[in-house]
Amino acid sequence: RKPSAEEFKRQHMDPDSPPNSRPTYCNRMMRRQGMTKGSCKRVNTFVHESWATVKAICSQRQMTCKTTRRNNCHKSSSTLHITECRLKGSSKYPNCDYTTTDSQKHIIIACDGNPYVPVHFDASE
Ligand code: UM3
Repeated sequence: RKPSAEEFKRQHMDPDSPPNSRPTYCNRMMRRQGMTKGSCKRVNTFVHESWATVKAICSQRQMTCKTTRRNNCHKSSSTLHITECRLKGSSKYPNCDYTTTDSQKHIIIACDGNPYVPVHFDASE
């Protein structure tokens, strides 16, 4: 299945919650957004910015994606408010247990299609 903007929104967009999230944020959000079905997704980043802000990154600096090696990645010119969810080593499916870390970083996303929109989260730095 082709990655889509709808998938990106489900997995990575949380514009309405404030960046200072609770320690339980990732456990709640990873389950609510369907990333703990079948297995626990290991790493996932949520972005606390508007869709307009994130979509605009598709016209910012182009670069090679770290994960796919394709050339359709773009790095945000500004830092964004994000929350990184990382599966704890002690976590056992189906009890997906995550650490929640807030930060402000540049993000690198892949864009695709016409209109050219975010479809994959590559990295933050
Ligand atoms: N991933 C994040 N944040 C990171 C690194 C990786 O969310 O800092 C996710 C995005 C990918 C998956 O899923 O890990 C494999 O790289 P996606 O393509 O559905 O966005």
